Amino acid sequence: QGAVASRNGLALPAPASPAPAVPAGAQLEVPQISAFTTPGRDFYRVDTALVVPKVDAATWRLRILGKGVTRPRSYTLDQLLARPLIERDITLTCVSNEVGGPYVGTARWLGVPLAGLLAECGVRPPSKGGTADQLVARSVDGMTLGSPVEDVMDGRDAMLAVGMNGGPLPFEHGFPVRMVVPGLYGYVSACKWIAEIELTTFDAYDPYWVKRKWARRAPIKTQSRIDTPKPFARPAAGTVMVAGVAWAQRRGITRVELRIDEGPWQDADLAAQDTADTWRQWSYRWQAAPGGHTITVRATDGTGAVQTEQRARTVPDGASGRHSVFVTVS
Ligand SMILES: Nc1nc2c(c(=O)[nH]1)N[C@H]1C(S)=C(S)[C@@H](COP(=O)(O)O)O[C@H]1N2
Ligand SMILES: [Mo]
Repeated sequence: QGAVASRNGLALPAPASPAPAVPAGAQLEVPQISAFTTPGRDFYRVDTALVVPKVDAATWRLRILGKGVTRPRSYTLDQLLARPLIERDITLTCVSNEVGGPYVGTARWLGVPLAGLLAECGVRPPSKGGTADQLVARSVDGMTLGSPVEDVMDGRDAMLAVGMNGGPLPFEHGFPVRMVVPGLYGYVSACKWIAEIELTTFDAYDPYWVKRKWARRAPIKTQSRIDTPKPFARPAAGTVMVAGVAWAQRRGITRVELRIDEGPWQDADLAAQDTADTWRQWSYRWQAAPGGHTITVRATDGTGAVQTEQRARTVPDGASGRHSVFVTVS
């Protein structure tokens, strides 16, 4: 099949701007903690595709058109690959992730900076007089996702990704090209199998999930998750390693605290921070006494804001509240 051959034959260029090395201390040596870089096969998958689209990279095109696009264009994959590529570690999160849930992962993405491509087509962000405030990405299977034009052009590493963790995108994750925008939930940014970018306004057009009660704008909320111990674990009394991840893309994580039952909040040890766009690991050596205990976690982001205890459902703009795990110490 053409798609499989085109993927096997794809040689990705080296990035003009490589990702900074992940600091040695970013990955804790704690059994059961999430890997800092999520392998592709373990990376969560959320989409509406009943059958994964198999796109032939040789005939694939990306069209850029719409409001304020003075030079509409169509790009081939080779044209995109000829541009200077950036490589970045970015944590992706799904708006339908429940507190403590699995729909979050970090990958090393290789891609074309989106802002430069848009500027080349004549697009200006609203703050620079642009008339379009919404970028609608359309996939080969008809999905639509809308991002704020201001966000994708504000200097963050918004990209058209062609690579994930050192290889071409897996078909499940959007081969040959997908969008990745740090700081926005996937449904308002991370279009897989992208085919078209249309510039429009939030007033004029509601993309797929917005028509189904989800918010038009959805920046990622600060969250933290206990990876170990697992719910209803029965650790032995004494030192128990509690560990997990916390994320607040664009803002970073500056503090993680734990509470045992209704006790005082205690600082967890933070692993090294990679970037503000990636999650951060943490651990806590708990001197566990026998009996049933609830462990609760909360994170503080780079602006100093503490993760809210206010519980919210995933609809319309992402779950909030604090993750807790009940264990029985024997
Ligand atoms: N074409 C297409 N792109 C899509 C989706 C989809 O259903 N179809 N789902 C979005 C959602 S809701 C999320 S959270 C991310 C998930 O990306 P992943 O499956 O690579 O983790 O893809 C986004 N891109
Ligand atoms: Mo999502």
